[in-house]
Amino acid sequence: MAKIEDVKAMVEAGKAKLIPGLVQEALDEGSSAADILQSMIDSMGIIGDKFSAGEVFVPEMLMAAKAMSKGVEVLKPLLTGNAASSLGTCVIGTVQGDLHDIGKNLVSMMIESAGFKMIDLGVDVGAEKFINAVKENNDVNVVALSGLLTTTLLAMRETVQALKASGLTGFKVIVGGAPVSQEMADEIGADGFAPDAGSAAVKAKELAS
Ligand code: B1M
Repeated sequence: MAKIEDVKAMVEAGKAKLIPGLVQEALDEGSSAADILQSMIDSMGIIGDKFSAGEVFVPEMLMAAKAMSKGVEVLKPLLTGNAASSLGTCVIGTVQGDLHDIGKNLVSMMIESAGFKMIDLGVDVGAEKFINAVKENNDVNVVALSGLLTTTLLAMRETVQALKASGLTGFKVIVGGAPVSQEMADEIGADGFAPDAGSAAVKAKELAS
């Protein structure tokens, strides 16, 4: 079996300790970093579907997430460039009530590699914390909100509205995450939407220019 298939299977099985070695072996075998990343994203899709079907539970999702994070650590230098931080500063976080961070971390990685300095507020971030980060860093030109749960879309809406009502200026808000759409982004007053990490970096550059 090709090593990239092993990576996919072992992420799904949550075997975090095996992943760095397997990812390296898949690279050595000639698989591209982008393909290996996609295989791990596919594993998360499978584990999510199994969760929906009641075949696995939260601990299995958590172990798969840990395994994927280990793989991303190995791929990071290959997926990102060495852009000097000259396009501005991006504040990023997963919105309040939401603990999912793999997608947010990938988005952060890609926006950073596009040339932004990143301020990562982590997960479960309330509107006030986003506002304070913009206040405390006077060169913030992009705020990026990630959300994976339909139940936390309300928090995303409230955060966008609070940022817009804060009186602070000079920044644009990008939103994304599996349940988010362009239509929803327009509806909640965000300046931009991106479906994946690569297009989030493109959108950040576009809005900052
Ligand atoms: Co959760 N979870 N989870 N989970 N989890 C999902 C999201 C779910 C779809 C699974 C399912 O039911 N099929 C479901 C949400 C259903 C819904 O609301 N629509 C779900 C649920 C229900 C839950 C809990 C409620 C389960 C429970 O407790 N009963 C609970 C909630 C906890 C909370 O947040 N308060 C929960 C918990 C967890 C874990 C903690 C165990 C773990 C997360 C660990 C971690 O992140 N460190 C977890 C996991 C791993 C998943 C799945 C399996 C994988 C998520 C992931 O990392 N995907 C997920 C199922 C799935 O995704 N199919 C699921 C890979 C990642 C690369 O993709 O994050 O989508 P993603 O990011 C993408 C794009 O969305 C986009 O770019 C990325 C790729 O390029 N993107 C942006 C993301 N942010 C962006 C921002 C942007 C632009 C693009 O601009 C700013």
